[in-house]
Parts: sequence; C-alpha cells; structure tokens
Amino acid sequence: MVPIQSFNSNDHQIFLALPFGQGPVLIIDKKIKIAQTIAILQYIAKEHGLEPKGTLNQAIAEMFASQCHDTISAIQPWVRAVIFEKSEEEILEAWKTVALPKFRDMFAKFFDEQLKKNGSGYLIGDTVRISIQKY
Ligand SMILES: N[C@@H](CCC(=O)N[C@@H](CS)C(=O)NCC(=O)O)C(=O)O
Repeated sequence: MVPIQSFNSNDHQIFLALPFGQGPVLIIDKKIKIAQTIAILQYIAKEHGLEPKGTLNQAIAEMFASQCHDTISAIQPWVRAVIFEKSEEEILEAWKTVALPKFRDMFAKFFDEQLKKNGSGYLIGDTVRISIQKY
C-alpha cells in the first residue's frame, strides 16, 4: 500500500524539491526520492516480486509503459494548464484539443485492444498486485 500526497501549483516549494521538478515521486523511508513513473513502477514491481513472468511478458509490459510515457508527454499542455491553475476555459480547451484526442489515439485504443486480446481483465497475465491508496 502506497500513501499518496497530492499537490498543486500553490505548493511551489514542493515542486522545486522534486528530483526533476515533476510528479509523481516515490519517497522511500522519508528520504530517498525516486522520480519518473516507469522507474517507480519497476522499483515497486522488483521489490515485491510483481514483475510479469518471463522476458516476453516483461517486454510487453515495458512496451505499454513506454506508450504511457509518450502519452503523458503528449498531454503536457493540459497537465500544465491544470497544475498551474489556468482559467477554466484554457483547461477545457487543452482538454478538448490535446488531452482527449491524445488519450483516445495514443492510449485508450491500444490498451483496449490489449485488454481484449489478453482476455483476463488485466493487460498482461491474470493478476495485479500493486495497490495505491489516496488520502
Ligand atoms: N516523465 C515523467 C512525466 C511526469 C509528468 O508529466 N508529471 C506532471 C504531473 S502528471 C508534472 O509534474 N508536470 C509539471 C511540470 O512539468 O512542470 C513521468 O513519467 O513520471
């Protein structure tokens, strides 16, 4: 279980204290900071034996993780509009022109296909064991 602390642009000092000025960041033992989503997820998976079984499944997992990374990069104008609390109109505009089409064409489409292909309800294999709790 991973406790989550969320923050926004009002917490400027927190952003500056992040390794690359971006979230998410995993803080281990209240001192070691691991940034970058893929590095965080791979660390948790390795620490807890949650990696997909076999090199082929691991390659498929990395393929989808890289696609998530590309999608996150592509939707940055919307992410920044939200984080830096732009006007509602600017956020909506970025959602409609950037985030929605990118989510649909770079993310949902391929993840839907993989979920159908795998057939277990999970992207790869037939189980998920990482739990995230927000409070
Ligand atoms: N490459 C990073 C990108 C993370 C990212 O885009 N973080 C956003 C929030 S979801 C952020 O902190 N943006 C603030 C900024 O870039 O100034 C990852 O995969 O974790």
